[in-house]
Amino acid sequence: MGSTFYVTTPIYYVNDEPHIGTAYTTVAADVLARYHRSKGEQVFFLTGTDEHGQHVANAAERNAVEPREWADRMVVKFIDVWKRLNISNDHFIRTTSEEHGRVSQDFVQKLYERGDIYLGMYEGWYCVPDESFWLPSQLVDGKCPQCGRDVELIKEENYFFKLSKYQDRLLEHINAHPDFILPEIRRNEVMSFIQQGLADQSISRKTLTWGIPLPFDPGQVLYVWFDALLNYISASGYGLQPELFARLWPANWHLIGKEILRFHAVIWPAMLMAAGLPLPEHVFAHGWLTVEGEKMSKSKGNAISPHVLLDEVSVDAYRYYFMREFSFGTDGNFSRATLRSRYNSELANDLGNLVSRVLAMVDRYRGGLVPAAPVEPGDDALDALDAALLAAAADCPPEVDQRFAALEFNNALQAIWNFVGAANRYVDQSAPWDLNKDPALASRLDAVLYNQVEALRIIGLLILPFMPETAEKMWDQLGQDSDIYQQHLPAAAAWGQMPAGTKVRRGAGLFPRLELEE
Ligand code: ME8
Repeated sequence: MGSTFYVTTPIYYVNDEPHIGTAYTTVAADVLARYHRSKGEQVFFLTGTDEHGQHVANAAERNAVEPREWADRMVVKFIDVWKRLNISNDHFIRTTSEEHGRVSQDFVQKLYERGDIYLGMYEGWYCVPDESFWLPSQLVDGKCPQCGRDVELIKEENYFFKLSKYQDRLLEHINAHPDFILPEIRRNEVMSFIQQGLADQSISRKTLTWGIPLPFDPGQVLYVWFDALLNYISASGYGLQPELFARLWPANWHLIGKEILRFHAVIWPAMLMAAGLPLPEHVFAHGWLTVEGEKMSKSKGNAISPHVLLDEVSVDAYRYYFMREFSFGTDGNFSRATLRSRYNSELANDLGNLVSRVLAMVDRYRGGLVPAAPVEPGDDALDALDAALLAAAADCPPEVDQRFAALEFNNALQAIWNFVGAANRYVDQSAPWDLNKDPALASRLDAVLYNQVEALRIIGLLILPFMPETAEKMWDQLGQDSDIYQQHLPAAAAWGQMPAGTKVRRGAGLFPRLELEE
């Protein structure tokens, strides 16, 4: 493995605008990248755009511009929305970049010289929106088996990649690495697909000009998927920056939607094997989101732009909702009702109120200064209430870590919210307002306030990958002058690091309640 944690999203086609589906994968990859940074790891997080192919050429033609101009216009929409979603990608690859073109040509030349590419005749069907080749036997009612749309008949001389040659090695690799393809159900699908026998793959198009010319036959361009998959290595230095490449490759995680699994779990690994490169550690195919029960599509016009939701809720609420509501491996349905109800109950009530209540009490009872805790964790004198809170604080970070290792973003948040719940119960049960009435209980009140503030400090660190702005605000409100990004898990989340005497800085409420419509 390279020494850097390397995570990717698919590169998105520029024929369409970003929507909550493309944003879903990108936010998940961002959360994962940020979590690994918060553990102090070197991270390389890659996203970008897929700008070649017939589908993009057609979109440009419909809009009466050159494909390149079309791509230049559309890519801005991706860059802008990722910025608004606080996506922390380390690089943004465009497949029309000079480097990507060069790397793709070198790669395909290498496979050609090794005898893995040959000239043949392709006769079959092509689905333009999916950019995929289909045999007559694969069509369903004469339509694309993947998306159900019309297919075009193609008969042309094409170059083929000897995919069939890699069939046994692919199966061996999948068997030897049970977590190469995740979730398990997707792995089983890929296994049975390969076991049915792999046909060689057409990797060029003769009737299309919008693409990367084949170095050994400039009359043809590289099939868009072949070029697209190479983004993962062209963006990480393959061929051009060997030291960088050695540090980054192989990628740890390719995050994708389930509809492009075969490209990533069959063709891509075979391409890498043919070039003698190691395979990525994991390919995770997540589920598909529907909108109010319906498939998102251009024709239905029901695709939702993230901007629309970001005008309604904060970026952190957006990120929280998509990571909390859906289990990453399975399909899910977006609805405004669940967005709003999670916002009010989990963000405004559970977290927002906790922060404002605790800081208000520190202000009111101790002039805004965090008191010293009279007992240490592990002391026999520890009250049962305190012991329960400290146990919840100790259990949470390792559980979050396990959930992240399995990409269970929703369960990682559930674990954090179990701790938020414990902190809320602690506030209720320790009842500082009663303690404050009796001067003899002053040192107990000190301990209780300290514990509440310390719980908030740990919660702030744990939510950072999901809700960076909120975590930064909490850090500031807790009077921390250090950089939250320099606090590394798990050490920073160990109990008892809030210095006594810290002056808290109460700020505006983190999640103002949304008025629910009838
Ligand atoms: O396939 N629910 O690009 P693309 C969840 N360029 N995720 C969704 C989604 C939905 N309804 N709709 C889209 C391509 N996605 C190729 C990829 S990679 C080398 C080349 C997400 O613009 C999901 O990640 O069609 C899906 O795989 C991706 O967007 C498809 O984006």
